[in-house]
Amino acid sequence: MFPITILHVLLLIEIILHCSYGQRDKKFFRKDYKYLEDTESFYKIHTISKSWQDARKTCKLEGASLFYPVDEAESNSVIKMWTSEQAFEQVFIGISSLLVKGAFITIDGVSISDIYHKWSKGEPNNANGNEDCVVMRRNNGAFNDYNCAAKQRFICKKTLASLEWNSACNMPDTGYTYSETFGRCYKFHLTPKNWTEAYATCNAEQSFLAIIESQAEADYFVKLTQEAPKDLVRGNYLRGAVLLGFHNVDEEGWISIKGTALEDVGYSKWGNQQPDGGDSEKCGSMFYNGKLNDLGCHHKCFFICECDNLIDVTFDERFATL
Ligand SMILES: [Ca+2]
Ligand SMILES: [Ca+2]
Ligand SMILES: [Ca+2]
Repeated sequence: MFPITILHVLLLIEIILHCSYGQRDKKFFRKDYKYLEDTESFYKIHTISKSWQDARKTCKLEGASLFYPVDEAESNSVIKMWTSEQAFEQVFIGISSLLVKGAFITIDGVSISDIYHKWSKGEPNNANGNEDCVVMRRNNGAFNDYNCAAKQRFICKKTLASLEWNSACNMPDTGYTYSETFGRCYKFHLTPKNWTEAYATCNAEQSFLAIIESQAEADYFVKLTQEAPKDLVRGNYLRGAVLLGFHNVDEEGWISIKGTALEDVGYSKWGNQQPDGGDSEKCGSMFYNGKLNDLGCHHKCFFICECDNLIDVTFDERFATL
């Protein structure tokens, strides 16, 4: 038996520190984000235009936040990256006066009078009385108040300091749990969404709306559902079903979101009398007991995302509401 020396203790501390900061050392967040050394942050330029609210939501779903420059140096760094990648002229930034007209605050609730800001000449002008969001121009980094509903491109940001890492799942989202049995990770979502929103949410997390491929996986989903604190979730949503990654949107038979016929996926046990909805129930779910159920696509329910880190599921643009 070796005596435990100070050196051993120091080594142990070093190992623990190294592990918990390992990912920060690697400076990796997601493969679709780019790290800038100057600002110690990750950025993604979104080229599909969205309303300000949807832009904010999209960044949040990706585990990031809608970018706004904290100082002129960051503004310059981001514009340099933007100019090297894209030609469009302006983006929505994370500043608005949606809460109180005329009082511009960041998405973190800080008044911009207290932080860096750079209005264009004559702005904010609240044109047509309808400008509560803010765009930034690429040519000079200047701000302009703008109509929140007029879709714009945008940039999401994640600071290195705020980065957490789920080592078991090799991803930044700590909400995912690794299952040794299936060699993959799952997240039970407790914010009820409709099928299309659930599909887009899993996709934004770089996973996919879960597909049951065996009786064992069905049993596991039943367990995940039992253990989730569902009863604490209030509000208007459909209880008793959990959304899954299969559908009959094309009315050519039930298929998984990977395009495999349901009977070939490995598990296709329908609940009693199901599917029973015909034209009005084209989206897939399971009852809390694991049996499959067809469901109207508009119903908001809990859902499970699945991540295998091996296969990139092709994103189906038809479901891209967010
Ligand atoms: Ca304006
Ligand atoms: Ca699966
Ligand atoms: Ca049904």
